[in-house]
Amino acid sequence: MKIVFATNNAHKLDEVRQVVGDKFALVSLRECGIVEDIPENEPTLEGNALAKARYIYERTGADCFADDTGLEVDALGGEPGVRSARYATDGHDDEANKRLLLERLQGVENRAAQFRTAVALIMGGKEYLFEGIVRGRIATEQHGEGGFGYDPLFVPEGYDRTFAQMSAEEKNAISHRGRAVRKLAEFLQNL
Ligand code: ITT
Repeated sequence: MKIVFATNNAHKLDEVRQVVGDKFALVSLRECGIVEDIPENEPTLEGNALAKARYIYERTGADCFADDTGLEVDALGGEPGVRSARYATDGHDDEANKRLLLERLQGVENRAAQFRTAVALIMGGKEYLFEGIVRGRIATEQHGEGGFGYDPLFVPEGYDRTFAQMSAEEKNAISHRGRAVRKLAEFLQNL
């Protein structure tokens, strides 16, 4: 089975390829000839994931899915959430985003947070949603070189290392995206 993964983020593509293995063939946007940024203007992760999947479905007619992910920090009322990519600037500046997060949490004792991923699938023209959550806490400084985005600041519950200090396999086994994509893979296998 071939399915398009509607993302421009190469790290996400690698992670998801690892989770689904050879259960189905993931086609990247580049392989579909789509190079532009897909608009993400919805107020929720689910809305953005659906918007990305619909954008691809309308242009290719292919079965496809997209993910939208947010870091939701308890002490910040769930921020940056759906605005995680554009937290510090309108661009997609990971370093500025992490700096701003540390600034906002300076002196804050409650550092509990979660990553949440919404995956939207369009299959045979029908829409489906899957969710994955991992709870954890925000470290006081960055640790590790792996992963991407906010990974050097996120310590998952039950661990004393950040996602950026873990191998891709270790992150995938417990992560928001790993969980959501395993639900997707199970659904596709049971079709
Ligand atoms: P696409 O929309 O093309 O899929 P994106 O990088 O824009 O890629 P998101 O909108 O889902 O992806 O990401 C929102 C923000 O959250 C962005 O700053 C990412 O770096 C960050 N992020 C997403 N998944 C993450 C993960 O697994 N670990 C750390 N940060 C992550």
